[in-house]
Amino acid sequence: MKMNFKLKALALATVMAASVPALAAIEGGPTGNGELLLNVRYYGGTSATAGGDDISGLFDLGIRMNDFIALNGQGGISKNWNLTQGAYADAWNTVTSFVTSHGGTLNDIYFNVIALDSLNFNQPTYLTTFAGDVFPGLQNTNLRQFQGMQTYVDANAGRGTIGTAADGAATATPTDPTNSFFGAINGFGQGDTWLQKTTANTTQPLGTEQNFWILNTSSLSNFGQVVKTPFGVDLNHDGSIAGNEFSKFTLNADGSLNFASPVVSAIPEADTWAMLLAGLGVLGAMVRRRAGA
Ligand SMILES: [Ca+2]
Ligand SMILES: [Ca+2]
Ligand SMILES: [Ca+2]
Repeated sequence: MKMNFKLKALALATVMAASVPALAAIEGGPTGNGELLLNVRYYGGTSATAGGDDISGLFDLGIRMNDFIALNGQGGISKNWNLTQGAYADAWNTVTSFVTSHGGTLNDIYFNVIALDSLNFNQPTYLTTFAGDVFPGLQNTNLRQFQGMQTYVDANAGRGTIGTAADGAATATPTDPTNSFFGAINGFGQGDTWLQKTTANTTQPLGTEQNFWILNTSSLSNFGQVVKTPFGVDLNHDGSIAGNEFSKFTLNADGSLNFASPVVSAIPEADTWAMLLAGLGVLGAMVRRRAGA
């Protein structure tokens, strides 16, 4: 009898735990702390929306924006996702088999990684890949319009495994429900350029090492320039991120998505050596002075 009660209590606890997932199925802008989202797309022929040869996939990466931002500046960070496994596998297999059966190769698949925060309309934050070392000019008013991408997140929320897994994936073609296809959101815009609100091509072919950026409004002015902060490690301590100091997102043809930040060398930098040697020089002078006295 006592044992039976324990078993029932255990069963109830299990049910309760299962009904409260660590994260909702997919977190977007209105939470103020959206999850990182991987988008892949293949536009066949001359049109991204016509010809029956276009497809996209949305993968919920399961890390919230603020948790990822907290990693910025740390050396040796490495994050890996395997799109061929678990709740991602169906979507990855659907996209890759679609591409190869519609005249493309896996190298024709493009990818980006984004995250949305539009809780405060006037002061949003967005994360995005962009392969260049200098993010193109972008006004505050255009960054605010990035929130249009939320319709795409919403349209996919119940599709594929996104509706059932904590971190799932879904695919869409132009004939699927409105706004679910990456190449035609809100009736016109491509997700590649955040609905044409930036001139940055945030999607690049598989294998490309893409830099990752934090975009914030600089003020309440519409025409002020957005603050663009790259992910990276300031190895030479000059106050900016350049060259091999950028952290990189790369999606590979084998279905592996990797994020890596630069590894900080254990060998002191040149300026540290200079300080050490200067210190030794001062010590030496003090010793000589004492010896002479
Ligand atoms: Ca097409
Ligand atoms: Ca999730
Ligand atoms: Ca630097």
